[in-house]
Amino acid sequence: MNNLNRQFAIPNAAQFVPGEGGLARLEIRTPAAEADIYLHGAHVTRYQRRDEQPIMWMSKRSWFDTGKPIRGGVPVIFPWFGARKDDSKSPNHGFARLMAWEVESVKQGDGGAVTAVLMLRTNEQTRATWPHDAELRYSVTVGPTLTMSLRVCNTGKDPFRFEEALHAYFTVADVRHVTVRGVEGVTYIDKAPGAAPPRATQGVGPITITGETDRVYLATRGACVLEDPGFARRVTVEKLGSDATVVWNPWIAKAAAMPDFGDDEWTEMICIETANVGESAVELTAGATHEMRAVVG
Ligand code: TA6
Repeated sequence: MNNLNRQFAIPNAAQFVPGEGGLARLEIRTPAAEADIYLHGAHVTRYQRRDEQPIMWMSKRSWFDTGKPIRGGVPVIFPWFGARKDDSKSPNHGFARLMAWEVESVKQGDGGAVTAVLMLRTNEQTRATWPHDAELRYSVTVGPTLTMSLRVCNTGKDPFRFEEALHAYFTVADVRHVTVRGVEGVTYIDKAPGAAPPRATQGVGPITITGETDRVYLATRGACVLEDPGFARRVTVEKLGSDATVVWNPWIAKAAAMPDFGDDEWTEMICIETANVGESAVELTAGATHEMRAVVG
């Protein structure tokens, strides 16, 4: 920790502290907003604008353990989304959120906004389960908006295909009263239990949450707008380099089935995920880099 602070701390703006479970946490404090980022999984666990409710949601039951994912905030999902069809032993949502990322830089810019750049390289362990070479750079800018940019570079000799998501958990007053606009008329894969047909099309109205909701909206590049009457606020999620948007709420039964998710916490959150999954998985030639960006405003 001392070495990290010696290299990267910015007085009154950015410092590394031992977080939950003793995991290294970067605490960013700017005039407009505050944020926390764990090096474990390059995981943003907090983003809160001055005098506002937190924007990112965290479970009170989250694990903070090097071998487990953090529940809430913004999990970085790479190189596969969800369970792996051909390998039930692989962790859900890939390995990036389970690994320790390195710090490349922490800088303060205009208006006091702070940008941290974290880096991850594939290694022998990852190659054993995903036989490719990649270098990831994740840039997080904390200010009046939260900008998260995930750059994936193919450092190998062969092309590879990957899925990715910035799996953001947003705090809401009561998920039963929120709406999400931005995917009207968009086709989605409905992953909720018993969904039939598994493909449907969003109507002209906004998304409302009336049960377990787990939808992958396809071929959509637009921004989403989360209207939260309980907190009397609107949160926007703009994106770049992403062709899919995932919307998830576990509702009652699934929340109760997750050990790292409080039984009654499902009313407090909704996931709006900036992604490239399934049909929008990314094909990357050797030496190429792909960027996916989400801007929370
Ligand atoms: O993004 C929605 C989803 O794929 C759901 O199916 C649910 O599994 C959620 O992700 C959380 O996954 P996790 O592995 O973090 O419990």
